[in-house]
Amino acid sequence: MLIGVVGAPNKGKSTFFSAATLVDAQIANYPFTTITANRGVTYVRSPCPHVALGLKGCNPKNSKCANGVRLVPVGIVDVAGLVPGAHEGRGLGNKFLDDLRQADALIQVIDASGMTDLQGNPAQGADLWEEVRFLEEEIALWLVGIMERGAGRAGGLREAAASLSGLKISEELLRAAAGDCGLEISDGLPKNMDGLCLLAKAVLRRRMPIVVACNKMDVEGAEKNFAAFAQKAQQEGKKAFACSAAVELALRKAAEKGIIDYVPGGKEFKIVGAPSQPQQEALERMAAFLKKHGGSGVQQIIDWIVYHKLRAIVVYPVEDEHRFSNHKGEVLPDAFLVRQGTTAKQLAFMVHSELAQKFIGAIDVKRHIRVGADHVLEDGDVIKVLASH
Ligand SMILES: Nc1nc2c(ncn2[C@@H]2O[C@H](COP(=O)(O)OP(=O)(O)OP(=O)(O)O)[C@@H](O)[C@H]2O)c(=O)[nH]1
Ligand SMILES: [Mg+2]
Repeated sequence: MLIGVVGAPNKGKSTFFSAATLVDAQIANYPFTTITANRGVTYVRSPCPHVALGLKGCNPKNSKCANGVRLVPVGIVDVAGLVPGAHEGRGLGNKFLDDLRQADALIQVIDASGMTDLQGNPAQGADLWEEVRFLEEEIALWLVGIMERGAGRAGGLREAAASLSGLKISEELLRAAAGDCGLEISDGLPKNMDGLCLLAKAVLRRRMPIVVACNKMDVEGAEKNFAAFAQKAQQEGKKAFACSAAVELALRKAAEKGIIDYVPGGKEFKIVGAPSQPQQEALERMAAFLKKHGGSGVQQIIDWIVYHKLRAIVVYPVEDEHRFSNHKGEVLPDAFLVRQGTTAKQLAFMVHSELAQKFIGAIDVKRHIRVGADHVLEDGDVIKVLASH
């Protein structure tokens, strides 16, 4: 799975990315700091089954376990800021959106303090909705460009879909998206820009949903703006998230240095090192922020996208159902993020294609039952695949 971090310049995208990954990305208070994409790995949280199974611990290989919370890896990419008119080449243009081709969902970082405009320059009372609308529009126009070039003059649907295949958009998805917005496309792409844009937005909603992160919530005035924004979002059936990427980044760095004990996404932390006086004061401010907001918001947004928007669950393939381990005796070594509805045989494919070819069944290790190929997996399942010799 891959999450893209997008938005206008200077909103805190790279700060969000760094907070989520602890990769050192360039962060600065001016537009277009990021020019080439930053890539990294972040994690979603899930209760580690070793706790419910009464085991002393586990030996994660592809993931981590922190105090009984399994941290499962998810790819994340931070791209350059996008400005209105980017599809016509303004700012850095929108060619860098190619970096998002593989993304499953996007996080749009906006500045809830309202102190930066759409170009990323200092402002007062910036319109947050305008920011949300423009981004969807620009990304939709990027898709329109790809579709139009592919479809050619005849506007063929198959050709349009072929040009979108690198974005994992099929003809079937195009048809379904057209159905979502009541467009008739049996004889090809819509002929006018309004229709094309409508179609592109519907495609985007299915293929790459955008979740808005109202960032810089630690700045004075942001809360009031967020309250108004969230109310409007609710009326439109959308969810709005508040966060402070700066707080999350500072906490993770302090944890890395051994100053505090902090599990990403936590509502609190414990001071375990010896902070200096200014550090102590900053930590107190951050503790108050976490208490007020129930966390920094960064991890909550990532978890929500993966589990709710992308409907993922975590499953744990093992080779030894008695020791919950692989053949080396490593306990619960792998945590796989899969879509809801994934079957036992599909999991076998993800582990190894040969395992799927020789698939004869699977064991639901927690429930001690044998299941068949079409058995639908549940979140937290521990599964042993049975294969013929
Ligand atoms: N107070 C506060 N400042 C923040 C927060 N997140 C980011 N910033 C500041 O906002 C400025 C821009 O941050 P970046 O992460 O570089 O923003 P960006 O969106 O990646 O910017 P571009 O790469 O230029 O598009 C920096 O001065 C950050 O320190 C936050 O949560 N709170
Ligand atoms: Mg940046």
